[in-house]
Amino acid sequence: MKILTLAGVFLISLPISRADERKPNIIVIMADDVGYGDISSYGYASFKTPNIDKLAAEGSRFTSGYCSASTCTPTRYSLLTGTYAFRKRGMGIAPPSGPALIRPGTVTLPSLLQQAGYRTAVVGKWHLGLGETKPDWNGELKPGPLEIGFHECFMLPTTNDRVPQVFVKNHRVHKLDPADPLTVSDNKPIDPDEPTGITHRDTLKMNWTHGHNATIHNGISRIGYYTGGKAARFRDEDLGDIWVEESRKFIAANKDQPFFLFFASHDNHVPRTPHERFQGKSGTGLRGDSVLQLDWCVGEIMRAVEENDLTGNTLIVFCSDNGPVLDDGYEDGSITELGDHEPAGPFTGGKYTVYEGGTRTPFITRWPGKIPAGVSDEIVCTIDFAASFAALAGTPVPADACLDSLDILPALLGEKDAKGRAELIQQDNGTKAGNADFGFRSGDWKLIRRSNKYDSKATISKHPIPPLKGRHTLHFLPEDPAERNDLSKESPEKTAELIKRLDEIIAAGKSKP
Ligand code: NG6
Ligand code: CA
Repeated sequence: MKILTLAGVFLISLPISRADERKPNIIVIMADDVGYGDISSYGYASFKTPNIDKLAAEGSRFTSGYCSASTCTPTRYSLLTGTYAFRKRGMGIAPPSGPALIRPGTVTLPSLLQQAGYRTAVVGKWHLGLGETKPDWNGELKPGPLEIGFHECFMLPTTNDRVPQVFVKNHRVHKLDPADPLTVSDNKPIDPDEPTGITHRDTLKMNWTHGHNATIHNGISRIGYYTGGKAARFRDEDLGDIWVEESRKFIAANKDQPFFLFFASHDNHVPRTPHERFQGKSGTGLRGDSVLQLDWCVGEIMRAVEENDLTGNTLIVFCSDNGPVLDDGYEDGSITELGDHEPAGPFTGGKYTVYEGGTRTPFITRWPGKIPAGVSDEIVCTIDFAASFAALAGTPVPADACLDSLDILPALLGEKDAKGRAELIQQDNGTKAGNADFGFRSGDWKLIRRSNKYDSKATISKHPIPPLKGRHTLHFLPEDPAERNDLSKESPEKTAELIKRLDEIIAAGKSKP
């Protein structure tokens, strides 16, 4: 009896910290609009990304690593909730004044990790909406990240081509002067005398090509209108530096306990405004220069981990939110200065499309001592982080949550013979199952189901992108990575099998076991 009591005391007092010690820190670095070919270790870049390449050389570099959608909001929704975005209406690209898309109480990757004892933070781009019906810019910005599992946030509310150019720190606009309130409008000018990209086009430091012609800040016109909040506004060129600084602080402050950092870079989304020290350095214009800034950020995060003596106990994941695009609304040299660089590597398409170029991106995991250095061809996806990292942290995922997230932790850790996914749905920006384009990868096969007419004005690639002919096309990826050769007529049975399976997964409302 006495021994039991002593054992009980021992169990309660010691192992909690021991158990926590064994839980690795997790850092997810998500790039923006970075394609398979934009990172030099993937073999298609005309510039070097030494820090990301170091991460790859020391960890597992995936050749079939995916995000779940070819635009930002649906990929981020799925990353955090572990559920395909097409299952819920309204998960397409969020406007400047959109409400919180993930409702409080939703089980998410950060809420699972919080429950497992992690300190959690998001630093960088959000783009998942804020507020009950819309953001209260001068009041409390909630619900938001803090209501779905993050302890803290320091972020850009949407994307930087959308207004306003301010940071949100926890529930408030950072450095907002109450005497100069911030007013934001998606579609209507607030003050008719405020200059816009249309009225003052000749004053812009970066001209717009489509959209992006409303309020001007820092010589660049944006999507949407705003006035006020002058003291809170940042300089676009400083985003990377400031987010690295915030991340360094978070890592140092939490070095003695497990933490989860979601570092959501804005590079190389438009407007491409890397710090002056990166400008002109890639030889491919501002697009490549922004990738160099991203690479620098990755290096700084690795350095912060090292300086805090956490390298051996930290899993770092590098991924992207969708494939590449060239002209996404500004004249920034992305077409004229591209040269030989191949942003999507060997794949067709990019952002907005369900060709492989839209969702197959650089994908790297590094955890020295745990992940063997190497290359993996297993299919892995950002949607699997929720179930896989919950498993890593030793916390269960409720049956009715994270409906499409698979625990593929052994594959993510590069374990020998570990299997990734057998199948994966890729979607475009479509906001519900009925109007999304789908890619469906099943082993080496790829089915494309086309519902939409692609209608973005963006220039995605220097290579022609064939229209997604017919309702279904079938491709055999090992022989046709560029998806140029439709086998649906030649292999009607395979086509029918994949159509049936895709329809089944959509109709089932979930795809986890
Ligand atoms: C589009 C924007 C594009 C980009 C995209 C979102 C126009 C004409 N185009 O609507 O520039 O902002 O939305 O990109 O406004 S994402 O990576 O955040 O999904
Ligand atoms: Ca993006």
